[in-house]
Amino acid sequence: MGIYLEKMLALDIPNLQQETIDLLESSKVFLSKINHTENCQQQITQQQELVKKLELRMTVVAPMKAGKSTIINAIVGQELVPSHSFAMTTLPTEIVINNQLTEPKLQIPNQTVEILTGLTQQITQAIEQQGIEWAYKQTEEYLHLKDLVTELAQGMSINSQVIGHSDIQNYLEKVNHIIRLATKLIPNYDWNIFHLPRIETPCQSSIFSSLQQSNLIIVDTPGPNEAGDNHKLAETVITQIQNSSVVLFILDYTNLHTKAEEEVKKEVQKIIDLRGKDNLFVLVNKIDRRKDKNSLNSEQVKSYVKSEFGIENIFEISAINAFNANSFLQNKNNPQELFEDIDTWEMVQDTITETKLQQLAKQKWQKSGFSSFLKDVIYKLTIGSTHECMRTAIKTARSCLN
Ligand SMILES: Nc1nc2c(ncn2[C@@H]2O[C@H](COP(=O)(O)OP(=O)(O)OP(=O)(O)O)[C@@H](O)[C@H]2O)c(=O)[nH]1
Ligand SMILES: [Mg+2]
Repeated sequence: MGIYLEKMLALDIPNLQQETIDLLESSKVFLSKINHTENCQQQITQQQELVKKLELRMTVVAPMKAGKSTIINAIVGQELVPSHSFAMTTLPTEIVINNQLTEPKLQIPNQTVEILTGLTQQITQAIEQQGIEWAYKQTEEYLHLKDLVTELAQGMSINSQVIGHSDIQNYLEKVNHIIRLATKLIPNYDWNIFHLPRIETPCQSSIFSSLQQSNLIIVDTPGPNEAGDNHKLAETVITQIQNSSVVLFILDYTNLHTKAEEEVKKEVQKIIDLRGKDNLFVLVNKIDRRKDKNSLNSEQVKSYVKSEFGIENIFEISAINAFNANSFLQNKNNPQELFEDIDTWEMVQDTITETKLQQLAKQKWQKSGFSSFLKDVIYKLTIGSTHECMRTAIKTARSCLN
C-alpha cells in the first residue's frame, strides 16, 4: 500500500493504472475462491473497466421530475438532454465534455440500436395484432405518446449517430418515448440496455474553457418511480448506480420526504454502505420555489438531509434559473425566461434596458447556487477524475473483501 501511495503522489499514472487493475483482479480471484456473491465480483469487473479507460462515472439519480435532465443541461450550458413537465427520461444517457468539437455529437452503440430497433418492431407488431385503438387506450395517461403510436404503426428506423442540439434533443425525446411505450404495450418483453448512448459536447461554462476533453462521464437516468411500469426503469437505475464512482442524488425541494425519494434513497444507501459517503453529493433543486416564510429555510433543509443521509455538505440550487441566466449571459437570447411569468415580461419588455437584463441575469445566476456546485463538485471531479476513478475502484474492492 505504501508503494502504491508513493506512485500516486509521483503521478506515475500508467503504472498505477496497471497495478490497480491487477489488484482488482486478485480481489476477484480471492472472492471466487471463497464463493463470494457474484454481485461483488461484477462490481469489481465494472470498476476494472472504468480504470482501463480512466473514466470517472457520475450518475445523476432522483425520483421522477426532480430536475436531473435540467441540471445536466445547466452543467454543459446548453439544451442537450430532453427535460419536460411530463415523465421524460427512460434511457440513461452519457454526457461528456469535449471542447475539441464545435457542436454536440450523439453516438448510439450498435448493440443499443439493435435493441431499440427490436423494441420498435415489437411495438409495431403489438399494434398490428391488437389494433391502434387498443394502443391509444393503453397509453391514455401519456397524451404525448399518441402521435408516436401513430408514427410507429407506419414503421420507423433508429439512427446510430446524430449531430447538433435540436436533432439530438428530438432524437432522444423519440427514443425515450419508444421505451416508455414499450413498458406499456409489451411489458413482458425482455430487454436490457447496457451500452448507453453518449453525447460528446463542447461546454459553454467558462470554468471549463481551458479543458480539452473530460474523463468525467455524467449519466442522466430515469426517475425509477413511475407508476405501473417502474420495474424496468428501476432496474436500469440500479445498474447505473452500481456502475458509477460518484452519485449525484437530487432532491426536489417542492417534494421532500416522499415515498419516491425513500425508494431511490434505499439504492443510494447500498452504495454508501459499499464505498462510503465521499463520492455522494446531495443537491436540493428548485429552491426558486421557496416563496413564503412557511417554506423550509436553508437550515431546515440541511438538517433534514443530515438526518436522512448523515451528509452535511449539500448544495441548494435552482437548475432552471441557472440554465436561463447562463443562456442569457452567454447568448443574450430568451430574456423572457428571466421572468417568473410571461405577464411580468410583457409588462416590462418595451422599457427594460439591456443593462438591467444583464443585472437581472447575474442576480439569478448568483441566487441559483449553481456556481459553487460547479466549482466545488463538477470542476474538482473533472480535474481529479483519474485519481478518483482508481481510488473508488480500490475502495469498492476493499469493501467487498471486508
Ligand atoms: N421551479 C423549478 N422547476 C424546475 C427546476 N429544474 C427543473 N424544473 C422543472 O421540473 C420539470 C422536470 O425537469 P426534468 O429536468 O425533466 O426532470 P427529470 O428529473 O430529468 O425528469 P424525468 O427524466 O422525467 O425523471 C421540468 O418542467 C423542469 O422545467 C428548478 O430549478 N426550478
Ligand atoms: Mg430526465
